[in-house]
Parts: sequence; C-alpha cells; structure tokens
Amino acid sequence: MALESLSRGIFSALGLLKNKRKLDEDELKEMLRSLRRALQEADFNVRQTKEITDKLEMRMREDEPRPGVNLQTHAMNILYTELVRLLGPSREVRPHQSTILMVGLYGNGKTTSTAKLAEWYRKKHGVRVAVIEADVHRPGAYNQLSQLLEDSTVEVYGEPDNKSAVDIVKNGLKAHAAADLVIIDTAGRHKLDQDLVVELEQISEIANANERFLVIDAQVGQSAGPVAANFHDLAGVTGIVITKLDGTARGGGALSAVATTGAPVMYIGTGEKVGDIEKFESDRFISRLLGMGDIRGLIDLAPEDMDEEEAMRITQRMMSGRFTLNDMYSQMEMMSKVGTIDKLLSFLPSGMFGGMGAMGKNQKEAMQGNLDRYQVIMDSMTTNEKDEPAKIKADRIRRIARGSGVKEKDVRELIGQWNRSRKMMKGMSGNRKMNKQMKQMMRDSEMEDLGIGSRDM
Ligand SMILES: Nc1nc2c(ncn2[C@@H]2O[C@H](COP(=O)(O)OP(=O)(O)OP(=O)(O)O)[C@@H](O)[C@H]2O)c(=O)[nH]1
Ligand SMILES: [Mg+2]
Repeated sequence: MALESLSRGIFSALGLLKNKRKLDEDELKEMLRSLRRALQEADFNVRQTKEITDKLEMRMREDEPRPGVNLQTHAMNILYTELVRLLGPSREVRPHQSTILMVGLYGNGKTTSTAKLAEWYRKKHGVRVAVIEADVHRPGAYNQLSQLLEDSTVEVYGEPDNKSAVDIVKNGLKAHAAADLVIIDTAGRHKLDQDLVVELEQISEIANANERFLVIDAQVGQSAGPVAANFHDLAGVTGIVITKLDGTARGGGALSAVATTGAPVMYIGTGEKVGDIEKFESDRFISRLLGMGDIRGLIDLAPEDMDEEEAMRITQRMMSGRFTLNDMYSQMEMMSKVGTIDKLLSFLPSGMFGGMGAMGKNQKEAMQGNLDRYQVIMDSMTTNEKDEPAKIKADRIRRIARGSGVKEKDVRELIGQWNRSRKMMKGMSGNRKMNKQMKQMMRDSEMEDLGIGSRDM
C-alpha cells in the first residue's frame, strides 16, 4: 500500500486514545503532537498539517461521539472527513473517441503510465485502446512502450526513425482511427519551457486531444504543487497521474500539494509493473490509509475471469452480518483467484483476519499456507457445519480432523478464525460510511445492468 509509514504514524497517534471514552487533556495534546509529526513526515506542508490537527482538536472537543463509539474511532472518523476534504473530489473520463496526451518532466513515469493507463482502460471498460509513442528524443522509447505492452492486446504505434513527433501523431491517429481511446506518450523536459509548450500545443491540436494528463513523480513531495500549477496554467492540464507512490514517504506532500492546485489527481502509480495503477478517489484512498478497508477496491481487483456478480454477492454477504464458513470460504477463493494476498490486504480493514494488514512478508506467506489448509478442512465438513460453525462441538471436530488428515487443533483454529472474521464483519456492517459505500456500489451496478453505464472511472 502506498504511504504505509503515514498509515502507521496515524495509527500510533490515534492509538493513544484506544479504548478511551473520556477526553483527557494531556492525552489529546499528545495525540495531536504525534499526528502532527506523522503528517509532516509524510511531507504534508505546515499549513495543511496545522489545519488538519486544529480541526481535529476542535471537533474532538465539540462533537459528541456516537453512542458506543470510543474516542479512537471518533478521532478516526473526523480525520477521515478532513483528509478527504483536503484531497478533493475526483474526475471522470469516458473512453469514447477520446485522446489522452501524456506530458511531464524527465523520468517522471510518462511512458510507464501510458502503458498502465492503456491496459487499465482496455480491461475496465472493454474498449479498444491504442498508444502512440511520440517521444522522438529518448532512444528506445518505442521499444520500452512495446515491451511494457507485449502481453496486452493494446495496439502500439511508433516510427522509431521519424524525428517529427507531430508527423508520428498524425500517422498514428490515422492508423488507429477505429480505437475508442488513443493515448499519446511524449518526450520529457527538464522544466516546462517554451519549446515544450509549443510542442504540446501542436500535438494537442493535431491530436484533437480532449485530455492532457500530467505525470508527476511523488518523490518530489510538495514541489509537485508548483509543477502542477505551472503545467496547469500553461498547458491546461485536465488530470494528474502521481507515480512512484510506492517508493516514497513524501507521497502525502505530492498528493495534497497537487490536489490544492485545482487540477484533479486521476490516477496513482504504485509500482513498476503495468498493473500497478489505481484510479484515485480520495474517499477510498483515505479509508484504506486509515485501515477502514475499501470494498469497492476489492471488487475492482477481481480478475477478468472472475464473475463480477459473484464478487458482488460475496461482498454483499460480507456486509450483511450473516457470515457462514461458506462465506469465508468464498472470500478465500476470491483471494486465491486474485492471486497475491498482498494486494488484497491493502483493501481490507486492518484487523481483519487477525490484523493481516500490518503483517510482514513471512506472515503473509504463512497466511497463504493457512488458506490451503482451511480449504482441505472445509472439504470434510457438511453444509450445515459450514453454515453454523459455532455449533461444531468436540466430537465433530474429531471427525473433521480425521476426515481431512489434520490435527484437531487445526480445526479449532479455523473455527477461531471464522469467529474473528465474523466479528470483524459485524463491525463493518455497523460502520455507516462503509454501508454508504456499499449502497452506492449497488446503485452503480444496477445502473450498469440497465445499460446506463455508470462504471467506476
Ligand atoms: N516504483 C515505481 N516505479 C515507477 C513508477 N512509474 C514509473 N516507474 C519507473 O520510473 C522510471 C522512469 O519511468 P518512465 O516511464 O521511463 O519515465 P518517462 O517520464 O517516460 O521518462 P522520459 O521518457 O525519460 O522522460 C522507470 O524505471 C519506471 O519503471 C511507479 O509508479 N512506481
Ligand atoms: Mg518516456
């Protein structure tokens, strides 16, 4: 997950209020101090940091927590709304006869993001996507882009020997006139100089590009703000892609600085691979950052071959409060289909499956082993037993253990795991914000069924 250290910092700060129900002046001050430190370490600027912590302090004093909610959760909820407000709303783009021009400074990730976006739109929208390599300065740019997309059906256009970017764009557009979406990769610059602006304008005009995406490396922290503002003023940026959020502790600075320039952050890059891209939506991003989990992200993650209806059904069950071993089994199946637990973990509320969100690599591997064993055990259970694991008593545990060739303690462990997951689910279904997200998701999918097409874009 991006910004892991910020996430940890926030947890340890708010953790100071764990299980507290009465506000203590010293504890509040200490919590605010650690939170301030965590935000500044993630490179939020001084003003934003003060704004957030002041707001939190005020609301902690004035807002009454909902009945049954402890101060830690109360603080978490307030922080959630404040951070989402700071990062601002996201923008939608529909890939229909569209052209996206990728611009940005040297080495910020334009070519990689071109490939990522192309594959993302192809996959999520099932549309025909082509990319054009119009960087005539960097040697090997065309090869780089082709290689990134070698396993994809996205069409790659380039003329490695042609020195005119404008001509390449013209020819490429002609060759791919039938594509729903064309993404154009351009050359990088040291800074936004007049040459770059002129080239962008020319290509933009030729391409009739309706979108200009600025690609910025998160490593630059707060200076992402001025870069974005400059590009925005001069070239009319319609969306921003922040890359390398996986590799920096300064990502909070880049995200927040850019969000306040008025140019919306549309996507974030979280790795070098083509699949390492996420549509940026501040509410989902923040709920993951705060360990509340991201149900919609979970469904986005389901691979193409996985039935979307099935994913929806499982998630709905997860939220319904009724949670059988079968549901947990389906959830695990979903996990194993998704492949790596790693990515999935970042979408789940931290604390689920015994706090896997905070696990190290070894523990995650151990978890994968557990999943395999659980499946074997469950194959030896009857449907009734899987529906109501709470009713499985000693003699049945013995039978199941014998049937699946494991120790009794393994069966008990599975039931214990189910119990913890079930409690977690209950907690989630009592979470208002989570329920809201869930309902919105259901509405979206109903609209899709009706062909209205409110896809997650
Ligand atoms: N970890 C990580 N690496 C990234 C990400 N995006 C790009 N990179 C890496 O950053 C380096 C530069 O990426 P490019 O896509 O070539 O950047 P560019 O803007 O096209 O560079 P120029 O064409 O030279 O201006 C490559 O090594 C990429 O693998 C990301 O989201 N995470
Ligand atoms: Mg490039």
